[in-house]
Amino acid sequence: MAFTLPPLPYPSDALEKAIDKLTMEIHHGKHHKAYVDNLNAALQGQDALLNTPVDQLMREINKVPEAARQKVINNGGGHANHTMFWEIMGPKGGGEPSGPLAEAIKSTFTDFANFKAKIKEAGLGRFGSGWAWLVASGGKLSITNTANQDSPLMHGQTPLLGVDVWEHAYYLRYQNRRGDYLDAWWNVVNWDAVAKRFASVK
Ligand code: MN3
Repeated sequence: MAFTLPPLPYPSDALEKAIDKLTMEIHHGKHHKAYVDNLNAALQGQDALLNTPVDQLMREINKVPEAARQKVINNGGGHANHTMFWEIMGPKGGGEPSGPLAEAIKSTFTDFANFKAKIKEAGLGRFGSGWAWLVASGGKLSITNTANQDSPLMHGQTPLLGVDVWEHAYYLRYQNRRGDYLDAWWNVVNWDAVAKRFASVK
């Protein structure tokens, strides 16, 4: 079994509140597909690794032979990161989280507005390409960012929410205005999906 590109869980024009249809089509159909294809190529003939769920592959990155490891970090990370990204957005997104996730965000970051400001800071603070994250580790929440397609899973952290700040994620509509993209992005965050991820790490 090779890794496969998961279909978008909604039509490509469903996130227009923040992300235009053409960006979604290229991002999913070209960029994410290339990560999947390149991951399969990097692990060609290594059936045990090809059959490992991608999140586990990233968590156990040191089990990947050194010759293939950087390719798996780039492309396995790309596959894991984008699979999560599509899942935590949706056409009915926006608003604020509720329940235990909302309580955890409030107790860690004071309030929701401060949490959003910290994610924006993490996204703007990533020079070049990468991601801003809300992660869980050891029962605690924190905000971080990573370069390129590095996955928090490689550092023992579980990503609950992540926003892609590669230019390919926003350039067509926002050009160099990464901050405007990060502000609009909250309108498509699917908090039910984020809450589900949070519940699974408890
Ligand atoms: Mn991307």
